[in-house]
Amino acid sequence: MGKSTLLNAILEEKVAIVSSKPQTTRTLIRGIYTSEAGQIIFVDTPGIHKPRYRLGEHMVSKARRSMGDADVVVLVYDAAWGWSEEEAELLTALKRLDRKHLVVANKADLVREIRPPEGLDETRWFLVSARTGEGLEELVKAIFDLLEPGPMYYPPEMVTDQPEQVVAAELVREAILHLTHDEVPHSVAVEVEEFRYDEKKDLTVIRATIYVERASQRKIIIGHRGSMIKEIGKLARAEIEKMVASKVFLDLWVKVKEKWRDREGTLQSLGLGADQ
Ligand SMILES: Nc1nc2c(ncn2[C@@H]2O[C@H](COP(=O)(O)OP(=O)(O)OP(=O)(O)O)[C@@H](O)[C@H]2O)c(=O)[nH]1
Ligand SMILES: [Mg+2]
Repeated sequence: MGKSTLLNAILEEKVAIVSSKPQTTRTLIRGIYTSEAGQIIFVDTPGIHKPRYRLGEHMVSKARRSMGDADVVVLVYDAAWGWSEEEAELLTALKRLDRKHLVVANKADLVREIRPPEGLDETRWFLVSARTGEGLEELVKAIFDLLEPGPMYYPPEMVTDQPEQVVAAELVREAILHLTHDEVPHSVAVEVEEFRYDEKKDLTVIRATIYVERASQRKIIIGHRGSMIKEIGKLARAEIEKMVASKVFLDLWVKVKEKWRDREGTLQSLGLGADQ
């Protein structure tokens, strides 16, 4: 659908990881946009889906709850895929909640001709491409038009409230999402255990643990003679270096934590609990 890609494109910074696999975003991610017009605090949410694990249940309930909390809800759908039953249902819920809302068809770069969904007020409908940037300026303007004046909550240079450790863990997970398949990417959680800047060496030292659910998945993540974990480290390190503006030493470990996606305590300790 491209919610996270859209947020990154609007902010012109990477605050949320992106992948072609479903259920990439697991928590609510705040992105802060500041311009002369004012400040918008965006909240990128997990996608609404049919959950199979407790993790998924939390993801969906967070997404639904944030619909009720936001001043304006932007409902994003895939222009190439088209308007579906689920989106129609969400739109009905938004109307019932009497929420200010806009509907965005993303991936304009993939479609030739597209009409707004049946029964939708056209002034609320935007065709954009997070990939090319088409339509984003108009969308941001429309959001500003719907917002009431209020205090500026964050300093203008801030783009997210996530600590660097959290973003680093997410960038490791993103590398795994890109490099692995089937159930593996969904069975992975990453926790950064050490994150420090060594001034003498001008080096950021990061130690992170990759959790998987089964020994077979651990084997896949490590790869033949460590080839996969090396690739993961290389990809993640390049992304983390962009964020910290120093060289990065990234030390990755892989541990099995059976059924962590269904365990409340583990979800909580990984920052994926119901209220996190
Ligand atoms: N062609 C094209 N692809 C896009 C565009 N926006 C996003 N994508 C791709 O769509 C896929 C999903 O993007 P995400 O931003 O991760 O989607 P999401 O809605 O955040 O997904 P979840 O977090 O899993 O709910 C990625 O492969 C993106 O590169 C776009 O405007 N055009
Ligand atoms: Mg996302």
